[in-house]
This record gives sequence, structure tokens and C-alpha cells, in this order.
Amino acid sequence: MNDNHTRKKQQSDSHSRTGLGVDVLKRAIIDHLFYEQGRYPDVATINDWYLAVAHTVRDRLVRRWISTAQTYKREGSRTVCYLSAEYLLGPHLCNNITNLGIRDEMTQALQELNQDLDQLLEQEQEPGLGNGGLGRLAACYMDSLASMQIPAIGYGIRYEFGIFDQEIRDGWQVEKTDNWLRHGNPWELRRHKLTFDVRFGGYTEQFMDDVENRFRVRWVPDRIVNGIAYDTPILGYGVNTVNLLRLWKAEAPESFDFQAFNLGDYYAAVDKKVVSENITKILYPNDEPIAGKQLRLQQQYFFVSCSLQDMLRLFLQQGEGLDKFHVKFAAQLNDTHPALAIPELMRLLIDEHCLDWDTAWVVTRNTFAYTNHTLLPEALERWPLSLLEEMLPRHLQIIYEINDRFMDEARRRMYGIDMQISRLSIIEEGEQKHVRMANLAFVGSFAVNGVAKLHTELLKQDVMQDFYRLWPERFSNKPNGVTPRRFVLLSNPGLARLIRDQIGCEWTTNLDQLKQLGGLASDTQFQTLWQQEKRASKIALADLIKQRTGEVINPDSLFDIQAKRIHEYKRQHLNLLHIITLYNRLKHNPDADITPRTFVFAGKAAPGYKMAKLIIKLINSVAYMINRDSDVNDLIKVVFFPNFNVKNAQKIYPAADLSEQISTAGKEASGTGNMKFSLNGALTIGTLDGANIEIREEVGAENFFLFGLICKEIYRIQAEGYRPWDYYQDNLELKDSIDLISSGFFSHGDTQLFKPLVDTLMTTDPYMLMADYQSYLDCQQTVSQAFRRIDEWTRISILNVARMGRSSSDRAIGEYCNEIWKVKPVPVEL
Ligand code: 26W
Repeated sequence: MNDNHTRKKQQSDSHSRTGLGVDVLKRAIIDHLFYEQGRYPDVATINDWYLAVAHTVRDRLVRRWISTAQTYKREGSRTVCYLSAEYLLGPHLCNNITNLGIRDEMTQALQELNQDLDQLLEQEQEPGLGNGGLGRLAACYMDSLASMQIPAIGYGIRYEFGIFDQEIRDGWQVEKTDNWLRHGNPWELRRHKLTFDVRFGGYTEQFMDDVENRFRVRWVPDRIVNGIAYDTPILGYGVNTVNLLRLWKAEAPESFDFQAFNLGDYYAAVDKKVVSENITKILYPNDEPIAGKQLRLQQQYFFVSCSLQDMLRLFLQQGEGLDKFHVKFAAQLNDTHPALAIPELMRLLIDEHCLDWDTAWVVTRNTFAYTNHTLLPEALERWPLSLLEEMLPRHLQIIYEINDRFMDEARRRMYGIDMQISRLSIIEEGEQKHVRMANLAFVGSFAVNGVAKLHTELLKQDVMQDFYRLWPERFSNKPNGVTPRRFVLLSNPGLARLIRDQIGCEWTTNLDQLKQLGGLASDTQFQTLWQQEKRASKIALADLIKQRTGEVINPDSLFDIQAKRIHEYKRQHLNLLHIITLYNRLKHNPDADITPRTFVFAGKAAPGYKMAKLIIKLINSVAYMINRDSDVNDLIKVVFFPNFNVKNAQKIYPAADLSEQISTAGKEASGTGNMKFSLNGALTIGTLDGANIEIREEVGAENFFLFGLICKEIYRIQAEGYRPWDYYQDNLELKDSIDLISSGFFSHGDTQLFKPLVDTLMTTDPYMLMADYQSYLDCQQTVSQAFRRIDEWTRISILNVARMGRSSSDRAIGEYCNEIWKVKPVPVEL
């Protein structure tokens, strides 16, 4: 943490590339506008000003970047490599200004240049290189690694097109291509010289290596793609550390085939270029059901091979023996998407660097650790063996060898234990064989973790029970966390200032400090200030909703928000059943005593996920009817906020009174939105699922609106035979709500539109909505009563924030560093 003295010194630094004072910032911005954009203020566009400010801030990062690289090189520091197919970074500018600690200075500098920082921030295209929880967690962890001065490199894919932009047309989701690079990207540096060959296809052959005097394997690929590094600086908060996010782009070794051109075959001339670049063209927009698409596997192998070749390059610079590779690097596999790293490191060590199998295996298994992020069977990756045979013949050989040796070890370990060994195998037998990526990830890692207490328990008791039975010591729980920099300091500056005025600002890097707020929970004056901050955020969101949807909402109503990917297990449609029930109550009795509420939904559906898209249509159809029904007199309003992404999330989390975390128990691995809402003073209504359990333990059961069946009860009911129809029959309000949907009331009389959704609920209801309906309704009634006692509500809101210290991604990264990666901070002097 740069103390005030260092900061003062930096403040006084007048160098236009590095100074942090108002005047030097002004000069730097004008310099960049002039020399970078070739513009002068009178003619400069908003985007010109944005780029000028971006380059001004980037200069301050690059200086720290170089100092960091020099320090790590000098120290030969043990380094964490985070391998993730997704990084949901969000906009860079404000985050870097916040982490440099110059938000006030930059705001003033721009004011004096007649520019508005918030307006310029709107200019930035956010890099949406992720789908949801997993990708955002990777971004939060990169922020914490840098803020805690841990030497780290984030490796991933530089998708040309990120997660689609969502538009709502006639209530339906429409996907728009995310051309985030259209205006260039000031936050990345192309590393022309840093390219690696990545092979695909072909065959392998054995040959006798006389020098090594042993047989070796040669892989003769039938196509090679180049991987080019693009580096994005990740600045820590209040430190000089700038870690590296290295994303790979695929390019053809030769971007133009002249011979083909001369022969007049113009397509062939560019064919290789197009095919190669397709690999990193677009992010797969699914965040649970796997695509199993060839291109997806190519993407996974491509970035894994580039990353490991780069790690070997960095290691060999140190001149040590490769049998010490795992001493230098700890590599975290963010779910199974990078699991091919295991056979790829084996291939590189054995085929390219001539290590023997055993040494290579010791190095490999002591390099990798694996985090599981989902228990949903349909999300557990398993690749057809035939696909691997065609695309990665050498890796399949290595996977077979790994599996044979592993199964031998397993047989030895399970001696006398009755269990089915086939479930352990990396190879899934059957008519079409598959490679189980979770099994491969386990076998090739020294540590495996879940992301919340219940999730880790279910991992041990269910999905990976056989592995846990034989290797319990490898399992641990590493509860997720979120960065308080972006999700409080940056997105809720008013609340951050209020907190700082009371307890100082150490909480931004030591979130447990928030506990001190507990003592102010009943302080009426502080409560008033707290309410004012919340109301200001609600008004800001109301304005944005007016802009984006045309809907006018009442900022004094209870803002009840569910914002996350649309998925049946997250049960946005249970939330809808509550709304329709309230509507029915008001229709039956317009004087019914309903607490005014605004229901806000936000979230994208995977383009191929029909039921999720139907749920979005139903939300908008219910909104259409209710919002225009004068009988309900604005007591309840429903809004679907389009295009939920990090930028919009930063405006939604601060404005919530109630956070909806209503997934079926046992389905949400952790959730991280739940933490962001709670950290911004929202109270949570939720099930005992994922991190809701830890949040409730921390904030106190009396300060959490709990409902629903717990995991065990669900297993029991399903084992005994779950009959959703009975709940429909026995519960009039539930029946009326379902019937209103089936009647076509929300679909202009079309009784077929929502039939698939209603039929699923009435027959299988796999996510137990019918069974949890009444408990949810009762709990929502409690919420309505509680919100009327606004001072009591505010007291609980303050307590919720005060007790959310453990939800910091710094706490999580601290646990990974001490218990898995065994890595220490390396402070950087400028
Ligand atoms: C293409 C297939 C695919 C893509 C992404 C399958 C699975 C995923 C991710 C694992 C899904 C995901 O984002 N899981 C979420 O991870 C968060 C971070 O740990 C958790 O908080 C969420 O509960 C979990 O759903």
C-alpha cells in the first residue's frame, strides 16, 4: 500500500507521463489529444477525449508495468498463472483511475478542460470476454492478485467478438455482435515478437534418438496456427504492481498465399488466414450446456499451448533445469476448459525437452491445480475420443498413458474398497468413447477445490466422490470473493465516501474493517445518510431504466432485483410466479395492502437455450400487461433491463433493496452477484444454496430472508417421487398464477406460447419451483412487512455491509496463495 508520503511524492511528480497531479494530468491529456489523436480541443470528439485520457492513464500503468517486470525478473519470483477461457473484465478506464487513486484529480482535470469524466467513461467498449460468474471471478482474482502484490500472469483468449450485446425486440432477446475492437483498444499492447506455433491434426511417429539413446515421438501436424500475444496491464489498488493479462490471438503463419493467388485461386490465397483466425474469432455464449463443438476444443488447446510455451520460455530464461518448472510456476485451471494443459505440458517436456515420463509427470502434477465451478451434469465437459484422435493425436496417446498409470495406482489404493473403478477412468467407454475432462483435471492436479462450502461438499459426496474417497487430501474449499474496488469504491462512490468518513479507507484492501460499521447500525443520523445514498443510487437507476426501456419507476418503491444469466436452476420464473400472484391479489382486491415494488430482471440467455429465451419473453409479457394496468396503480412494476454486462451491473448493484438469490438448493455452485448486492446494502432473499449459506452465517440468520427446501429434502422428495401437479392442485394462488399464464393473458390470447414452460412445471419441474412456491411467497410477505419499517430495514442493511468482509476476493486469493499456490507477495518499488 503506497502510504500517503509516497502518494504525495507521486502527486508532486510533474513528469507528463507519470505525474498524478491535476495540472500534469491536464497537460498529458492535451498532449495525447494533439499527438496521438491529431486533434485540438475545439474539434475533438468525445471518443478522442476518451482515447486521450485512456492513453494518459495507460502511461502511468506502463511505468509501473516495467518496474514490476524488472522486479520479478530480478527476484526470480514464484509466479501464479491463471488459465481461464474467460475474463469478464469490464471497462478499464475508471478501474485504473480508481486503483491509481486519482479519481478526484482526473475529475477536476477534465472539468478544467470542460469535459465530464462520467460522459467519457460511457465511451469505452467493455471487453466482454466471458459469459458470467466464472469469467467475472477470473477478473476479480486478477485485481486481487495485483493489489496483494502477488506475481501473477493471467492467460486467456483474445476473442475478436465477445459476449453478444442483448437487445429486446417485442419481448424477445435478440443477439447483436459485440464488435468491441471496432475503435481499437488502448488498453492492450500487441507483442509482435511473442508468437508461438500451435499444431493441429496430422499423425505421430516414433523414432530412435541416438543422442538421447531412446525412442521418441514426433508429431507431424497437418496445420499450424500462430499465436500472438496481446498484453493488458492489470494494476493493483494503491500499489505499484502491474501484473500481466496475456491473451492470445490466432493468425495464419502466412496471411497470404501468393502461389494460390498466381494460380488465380483467390479464395485459397486467403483461406488459411481465415481458417486460422477463426479460432479466436468469437466467445462461445453458453455458460452451462457445453457446445462440444470442434472450434471450442481448438480454442481450448490453442490458448493452453501458447500459454505453456510462454511459461517454458520465461522459465528457461532463468537457466534452471526443467525438473524445477513447478517450483517457479503454480498454474490454476479455471474449470476444465484449460484441462488440456496437462497432456500439453507432458508433450512439451517429453517430446520437445526430452524429459523422461516420470520426471515430466512429477513436474506436471505439481504445477496444476483445478477449480470446479459447476455440478450441472450438462456442463461437465467430455470430448468425443474421435475428435481428439483427429485434432490432437499426440495428446490422446499421452492421455491414454496417463490413464493407464493412474488406473494402476487407483487399483492399488482401492484395494478392499468396493467401488466402480470405471467411474475413475479418464476414458468413458461406450458406443462412442469420450474423454472426461474433470477426471483428467483431477488426475493431473495436486489440488482440487470447490467455490463454496455446500458446493465443495457436494463435489466430495457426489460428482467426484470416488476421487475423494481415494485422495481426500487433495480436496479443499475456496469460497469465491469479489473485488471491493470495482463493486463498491468504483460503482458506489457515495456509499464508499460515507463509509470512509466513518471508518477511514483501509477497508478497501482489508474488507474485514467494515465490521466497524456495525456499531453505527442503529445510529439514526447515520441511517439517514445511508438511506440518502441508497435513494440516490435508485434514482440514478430509475433514470437509466427510463432511458433504456421507457418505463417510469418509483424510486421509493422496494427495488427487488434479480440480475444474472437466465437459467432454469436460477429460477427467474419462480420470481415471476410471485409477481403474478401479487397481481392476482390486486386484481381481486385493488385495496390489498401491497408494499409498492419494482421488480427488475437483467440477464442474458445462451442463444441456443430455448427455455431461457422463453422466460425472458414471459418476463417482458408480464411487464407489458402489469405496467399498463391502471388497476394495480403502479403498486407493482416489472422491468427487464437489457444487456446485463459489467458496465450496467455497476449501476444495478448499488440500487437494490432486495437481492434475489433463489436458485434450487444444490445447483448454484456459489454465486458472486449475491455478494455484490449485499456489499451495496441490499438485503437477500434466498435459498440455502451456494454462497448464500456463508452470507447468511456472516450477516446473521435474522438479517437474511431464507426460504425453500434444502438439498437433502429435495433428494428425499425426488427419491420418493416428486409430483408437481399436487402442489398445483392444492394451492389456489399457485393454480391461479399458472392458469393465468396458460390462458394466454400475457400473450394476446395465444395459449401455446408459454405452454412448454408450464408443461415442464406441471410434469417434471426439475428445479422444484412448485415445491418452493409457498415458502417463497410467505418469505416475500415478510420482506414486504419489513420494508415498511424503513429504519429497521436500514439497520439490517448496514449490518449486512458490515459483516460482508469475507466476501472480498482478497480473502479468497489469500487462501489460494497460502493453501494451494504457496506464493508470497513481492512489493514493487517504482
Ligand atoms: C461452455 C460451457 C461452459 C461455460 C462456462 C460450462 C460451464 C461454464 C462455467 C463453469 C459456468 C459458470 O460460470 N459457473 C459459475 O461460476 C461462478 C464462479 O465460481 C459461480 O459463482 C456460479 O455459481 C457458477 O454458476
